[in-house]
This record gives sequence, C-alpha cells and structure tokens, in this order.
Amino acid sequence: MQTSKKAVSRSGLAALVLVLAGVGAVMPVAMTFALPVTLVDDGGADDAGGQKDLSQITTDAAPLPDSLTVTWNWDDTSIFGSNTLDACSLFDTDNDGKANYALCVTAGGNPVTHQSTTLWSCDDSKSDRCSGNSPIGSFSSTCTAAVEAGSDPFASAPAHANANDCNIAPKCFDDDTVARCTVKLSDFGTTNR
Ligand SMILES: [Ca+2]
Ligand SMILES: [Ca+2]
Ligand SMILES: [Ca+2]
Repeated sequence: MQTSKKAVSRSGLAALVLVLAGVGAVMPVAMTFALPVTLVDDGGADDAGGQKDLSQITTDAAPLPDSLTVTWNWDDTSIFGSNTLDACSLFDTDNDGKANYALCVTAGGNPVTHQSTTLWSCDDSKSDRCSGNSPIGSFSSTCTAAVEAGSDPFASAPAHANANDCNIAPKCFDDDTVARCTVKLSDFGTTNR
C-alpha cells in the first residue's frame, strides 16, 4: 500500500488518523462522513507473503460521535499450525502523524476465525508502528474476524489466480478473512467534538 497522508478536515477527527500496521500505510479515518471509505492495496494482488498479505481497509465514520467502524482484509483464509494472522489499526489522537494507540486482531485456523483483540498504548514516536507499546487492560472497542465469501478485491485479477499465495485454493482467490472493528473513541480519552 502507498505511504500517504491525507488531511481530515473536521475538528476532533482532525486529530485522529488511522494507520494499518504491516503495510506502512497512513490512512485517513474518513474523507467524507456520508459513506464508508475503502482503500484497496495499491501494491496489487499478493504483494506480501502469506499471512502478511492485506488486501484493503475500510473506514466508516457513520457511527460517530462515539465510535468508528474499521474493517480490513487479509488475503488468506486458512492458517495452519501455530501461525496466525495479526494486524493492527494505529490511531493518532494528537495530530502529529504518530501512533498513540493500536487496536490489534489475531486470527487463525482453517477456516480462519477470530482469536483475540488487544488494545495498546504507544509512545507517540512512530507513524508505522506502535512503538513503546503497553497493553490496556480494559477497553470497549470490539473486533470480529471471519472468512467472508466474495470479499477479495483482487478476485478478478488474473495474476491472483495461482496457487502460490493461498493455502486453500481456489477459495482464497475469491474470499478474504475480514476483521471488523467497532472503535470506541472513549478508549482513547477523546470524542468527536
Ligand atoms: Ca496486499
Ligand atoms: Ca483472498
Ligand atoms: Ca500522535
């Protein structure tokens, strides 16, 4: 995914920028407040190996002022052994482009199912990771993760239809594992003002 940062032009939300860790992409929480915003990985299909391959991210500000909806896709739909899918959305709450919090999902199995959701505080020093992370024991944000039929944005891409990057082909070509998070702004000690 590209590394770019777009301004968010609303007080309160202006200080909240979303980063999907693992792909180095800084993304706005919302560019409009009427519709969800989906960013498909501009690296194309299968640009990262195995369990690190993310396909897209969607943010939806419709639940504001109390929460945001964030979803992201892993290309893979099955993980074996002790391996897991792991990804975090990073949140910048003081508008300096660096992460203050990370909401992370771990998933695994065949088919992939949700294993855990964790919230971390970060030391506000990095734009692409949760540096100096410390776990937050109690939080209100929630996430699910499950294989969703037809959710792969690269399903029609010819280069995607090979068996090199899917444990269970052809299922993984058309389907992704989708994490769906309801992000409670109260977890960050902020609201949409
Ligand atoms: Ca990808
Ligand atoms: Ca897929
Ligand atoms: Ca920050």
